[in-house]
Amino acid sequence: MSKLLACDIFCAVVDNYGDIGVCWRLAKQLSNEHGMAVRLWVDDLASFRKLCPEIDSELPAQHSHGVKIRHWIAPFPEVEPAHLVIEAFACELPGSYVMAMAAQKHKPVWLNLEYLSAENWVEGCHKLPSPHPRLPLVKYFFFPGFTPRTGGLLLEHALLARRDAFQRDPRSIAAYWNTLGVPLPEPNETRISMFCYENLALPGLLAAWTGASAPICCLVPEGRALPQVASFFGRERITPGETFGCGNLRVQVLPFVEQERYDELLWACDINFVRGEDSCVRAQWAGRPFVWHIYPQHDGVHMQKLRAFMALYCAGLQPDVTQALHDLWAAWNGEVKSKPEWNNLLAYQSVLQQHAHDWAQQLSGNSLALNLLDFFQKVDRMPASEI
Ligand code: TRH
Repeated sequence: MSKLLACDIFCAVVDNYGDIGVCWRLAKQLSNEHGMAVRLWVDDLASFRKLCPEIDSELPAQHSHGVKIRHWIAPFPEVEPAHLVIEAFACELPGSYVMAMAAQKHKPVWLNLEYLSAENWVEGCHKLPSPHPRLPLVKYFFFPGFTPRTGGLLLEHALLARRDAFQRDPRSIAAYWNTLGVPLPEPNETRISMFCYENLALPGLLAAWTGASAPICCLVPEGRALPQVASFFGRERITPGETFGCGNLRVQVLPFVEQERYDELLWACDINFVRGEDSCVRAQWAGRPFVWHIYPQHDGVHMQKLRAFMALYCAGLQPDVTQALHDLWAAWNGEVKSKPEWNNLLAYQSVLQQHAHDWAQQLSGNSLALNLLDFFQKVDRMPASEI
């Protein structure tokens, strides 16, 4: 694809890092793998900087990883719209930009990239058009997902091959631990990464691990879980680099690492606790057992999303493993109050490991970036009368 094909991605950061996490990943992939001229408009550069430390949060315009980054502020500057316009998570484009799109002779292809969900209705809504009420423009809904009739998932070229090479190479793994200041695993140790929101089940899980039959090393990136971890160890606050031990559990606090390096953390750990959207997808690509803390929504709809994902993910697993996984995930997401058997996660580790590997392989045929470009080309070639 020629460099002349331009793409504008608009990202409004609601909270946390998932919105910018997804947009940044997509922007890099469209630029680096598909030769597009990508401009990423972001309203919160400080959050962006956590994922990509070379971002200067004071600059209105800058380049990083082949992407032009613009601070999205009001009033919106006068710019020529791109050929492909991606509105992430219904963030609502600036009015002047929409007017400029409508004024183009050849109208841009306008997509709303939706949040990820495994629910059934997604297949029916993927690629649906939504004509603008007043202007000669059509916005299309583009849904990521886990089944072939959805837009698929973001997956960089050869990511699984790079993962396999890393996981097979003890020197790469050792070098990674070294750069983070984390000791190499002890014999028989299970190494776990822990990225979650505030979670009532966390103290019980840590307590269960103190009594595990073999060493557990739990690595907690700085963020929302730290106050609970601190209080578990009787501290007011804890900071990256600190380590704590109790029984067979050792906890180390990690700094928030650059987005590419977070993948390596997931690849190097035996089990990953992840949250939101993007880290959950990355944990699936890691091909390792994982536990998902879904982004909680006030109306409770997140539990439907969780159940829909579990139904897909557990298809093919033995009933006892499915039950154990259901119990753990339900407890981790606050659905059941009874104390779950946390050590089941360790007991079923090898079967979950094989399953996680197969699952990643199964999903890898459905690339979001390729689907998106394919759809772009179809819509772009449509005569105006058919749009
Ligand atoms: O930060 P999140 O909780 O984001 C959430 C969800 O996306 C949710 O769907 C959305 O509605 C809400 O924000 C507003 O979780 P998520 O999606 O996993 O994003 C975290 C990003 O941070 C992801 O791109 C991985 C990245 N990351 C790093 O780059 N380095 C790190 O050390 C860690 C722990 C994460």
